[in-house]
Amino acid sequence: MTKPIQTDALPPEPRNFTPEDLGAEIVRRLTYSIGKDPSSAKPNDWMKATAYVIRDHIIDKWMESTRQTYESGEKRVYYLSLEFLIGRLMRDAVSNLGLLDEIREALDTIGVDFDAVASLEPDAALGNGGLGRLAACFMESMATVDVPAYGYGIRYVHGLFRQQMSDGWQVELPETWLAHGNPWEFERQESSYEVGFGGTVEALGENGGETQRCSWKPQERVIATAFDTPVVGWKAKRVNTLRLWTAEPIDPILLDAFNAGDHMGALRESNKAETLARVLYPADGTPAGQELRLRQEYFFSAASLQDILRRHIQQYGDLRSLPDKVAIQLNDTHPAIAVAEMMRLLIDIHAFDFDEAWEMTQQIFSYTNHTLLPEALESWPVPLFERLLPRHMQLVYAINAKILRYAWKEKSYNDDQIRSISLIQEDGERRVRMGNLAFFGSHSINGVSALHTDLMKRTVFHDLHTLFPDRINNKTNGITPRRWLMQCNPDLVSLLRETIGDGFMDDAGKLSELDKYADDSEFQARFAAVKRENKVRLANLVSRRMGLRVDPSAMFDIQIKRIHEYKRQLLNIVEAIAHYSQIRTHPERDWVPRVKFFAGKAAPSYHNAKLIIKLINDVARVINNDPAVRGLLKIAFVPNYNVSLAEVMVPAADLSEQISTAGMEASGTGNMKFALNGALTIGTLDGANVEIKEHVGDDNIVIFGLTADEVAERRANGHDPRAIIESSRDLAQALEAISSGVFSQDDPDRFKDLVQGLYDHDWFMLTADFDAYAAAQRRVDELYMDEAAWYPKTIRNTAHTGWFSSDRTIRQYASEIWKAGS
Ligand code: B1N
Repeated sequence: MTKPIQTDALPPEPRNFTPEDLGAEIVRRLTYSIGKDPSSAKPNDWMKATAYVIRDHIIDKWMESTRQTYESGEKRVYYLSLEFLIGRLMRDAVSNLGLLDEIREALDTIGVDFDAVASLEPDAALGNGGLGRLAACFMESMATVDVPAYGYGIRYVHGLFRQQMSDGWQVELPETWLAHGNPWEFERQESSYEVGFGGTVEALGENGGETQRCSWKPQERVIATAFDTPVVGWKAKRVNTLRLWTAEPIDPILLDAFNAGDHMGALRESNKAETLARVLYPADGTPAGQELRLRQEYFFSAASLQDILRRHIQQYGDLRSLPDKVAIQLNDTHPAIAVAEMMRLLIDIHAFDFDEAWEMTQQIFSYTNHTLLPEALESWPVPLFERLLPRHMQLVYAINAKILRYAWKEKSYNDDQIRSISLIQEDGERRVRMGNLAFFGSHSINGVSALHTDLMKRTVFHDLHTLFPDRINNKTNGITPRRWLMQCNPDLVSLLRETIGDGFMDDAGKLSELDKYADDSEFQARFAAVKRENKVRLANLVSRRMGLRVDPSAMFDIQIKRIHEYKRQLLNIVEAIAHYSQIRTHPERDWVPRVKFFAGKAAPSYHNAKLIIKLINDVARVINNDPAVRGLLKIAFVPNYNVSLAEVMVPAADLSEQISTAGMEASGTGNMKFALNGALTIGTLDGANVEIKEHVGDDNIVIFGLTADEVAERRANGHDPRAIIESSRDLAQALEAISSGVFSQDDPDRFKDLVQGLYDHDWFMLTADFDAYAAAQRRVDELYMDEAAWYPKTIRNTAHTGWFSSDRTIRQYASEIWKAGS
């Protein structure tokens, strides 16, 4: 079945390219692909022409990687994710191709500035936050460590909304990243598949029953068409594919209806299909429990599995070897329906019997859990599931019966245990639990930090873990050091190369060689100078975008992430208010000047998160205009946080705020980015902070607050926030100021309920951690004042966070879960 491959027809090895060659190529592309004359070309035309030239240089490598995987018969890894938060690709691609200097000079020769061109690329925000960005880092690392991999997702027309500030409130505007075309993608009309919804199921087997072969006749059908984007690994060793699906109607227009005068009706089917790939759900860690979301999940899972099976059959002839050649990673439960779809394809289409199909499915799939927040665990009402996916509903029951029988008969599970592991949640409205489906259908279930994995075993997945004790494992998250050090912090990279050589660029672990320079005052001064330059860059951005002047010699204290109560931006701003009042009361003291930066989006329906944004902006207005604290404290809420903004903010931080309620942040990855770029962390013992502390050493991180066990203990045995507030003068005063309208004179009651929540339940333990947090901030001040104490610590953060490279994470996935790659 293998296709003949003519190796003698291969294109020549890429040559070394001179800036002149590249400049000529860019002009040629501008002329013949964009149809513009250099003299009349707009900056955007240059951006596209440059992107096309870079793309041309990727393609040979891309084809070579694809061909080599085919020839070697290696296992392929498929990363199924509803989100890929990739950001801009130009700098990433050129830098991984090793052509950064050449392209820069090439553009220079034609009088165009590379940085200006690169900044015109839209920021692709096909994701909400950490989970989507992790998928993007993993794609880059899989190419870097030479794992043959495909990412599968949806090509949303509208990515995450653009955040605008209106009088301090978040306003959501549609994002249109495709408005000027996308130079990185290739449409693959030939890779199109039908995906069905609804309809009826007919048993084909002799004795009927849901485990037998059935025929599903969907009532509604749409077409999924692939768009491919190449993903270049470091030094272009391998180029993998990100394949995103777009949805099209089978009949673009119902001509009969149109001709009968029903013009809207003629387009109804078409609109319905296209709705599937129209917009990313803007919920992060909150459920997006809408029918359209389940449709999106099934749409992209079904298209991806058809594509995977087609590729396998084309290469190997039949599906028996599927588990040896295919590993599918489920990025959270969003693609968990793929487990049932795989069963359907194997049984109904390819005639495997149920038990065989189940065996294969479990060998192929593995599942990553990213959150234990109960409200974020996906489940679907049984009636909705049944109506949309009738055959899958049967299979869910059949899988459930198999496992529950095993648990009951072989493992003597009692009723409570059976209830907790069942695929069907029975209290209240009956719902299908996607986490349990993903768990059953996978041979590996991993958490994303050591603490999170431990909590998975002890809490949400406890009874599943006892039933299958070998399945849960940890894979601590990572970040790609190409984007999050080499591209975003070029001056630091120059300094590092001069100091410890280039080894760290291939192996981030080698950053540890920096440790011996941590106490070297000359090196400290140079490290400090780089930080200062990065701070100037951020100060300029804030001045341009917000008209706010900040002093780069102040401490830059930064909290950037989605706005969520568990992440406790509220703790940060309440402490800022208390600090403000201290400065006003004691003007005689030597206060350490600080700028507190915030950035992040709130889910549009998340009332308290939006209120917290407004509070930060209200507080900022008061503090920034108070001459009593001028030069000592400023607050900046930078609008429209996205990957590109993070690339400017991360390298500019002195202090990284990682202050979630312990036990609630599965891992965090911003924490890693900041530490790698030489910021000190102030944080709780939550998520990967715990492991960052182990790597950088207790002296080089500032930890405060309750542990996860202490939080659980308080929640179980009573937490009395009112008593805590009454015993903390600073906290009580700050909360009183907020609720009495000091920061919201136009609407004094605006924040009453927010503060009342702290008195009534304080689920996120803000009051319990407040004093410890404030004390930790003053410790940070002392350290910052003493440069001889500060810089060794920040240098050691860079030196000892190479382990958090996503290359390390991916190597662990490849060897321990996927059994793929070299
Ligand atoms: O995934 C990141 C972690 O570093 C973060 O700690 C974690 O909060 C984040 C539903 C989510 N967990 N769950 C989500 C996203 C979208 C959605 O619709 C849940 N995101 C995380 C990477 O492991």
